[in-house]
Amino acid sequence: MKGIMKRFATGLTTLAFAAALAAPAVSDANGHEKAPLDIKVRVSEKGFFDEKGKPYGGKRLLQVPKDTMVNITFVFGEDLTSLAAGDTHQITVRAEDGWKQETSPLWMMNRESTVSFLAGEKGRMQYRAYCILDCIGMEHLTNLFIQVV
Ligand SMILES: [Cu+2]
Repeated sequence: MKGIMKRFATGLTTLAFAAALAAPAVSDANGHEKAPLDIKVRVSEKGFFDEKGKPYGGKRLLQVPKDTMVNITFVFGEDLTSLAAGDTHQITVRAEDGWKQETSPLWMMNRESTVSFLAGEKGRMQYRAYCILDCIGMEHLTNLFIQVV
């Protein structure tokens, strides 16, 4: 009986170890785990804005720390009173080397879509986000720069 209990306990330890290995985590060079960074960016005919309504642009970049998992959620931010309220945006995040990821189309019925990447992966130090649709305000949706620091 004792032998069986011991074997059972060993089995549990192995399971716990396997679960720990399977847990997703991003570690830096020193083995420290970094928490993922969640950022929300509002998209409207006027451009890209942070959650407080401050615009991003050529002088205001989005900075993300290297080796961090970055989740950028693009949020449909058109005013109901605007002509663009019935419009659709779709955002691509693109790195210098051609790597890119697209959101799903953002509109009234699908207001949020998230793009995720590991900042600095494969030497990518800068990304640019822009709308790929022929939308109202497209000239203001060309220049969200994401810089890895
Ligand atoms: Cu657009």
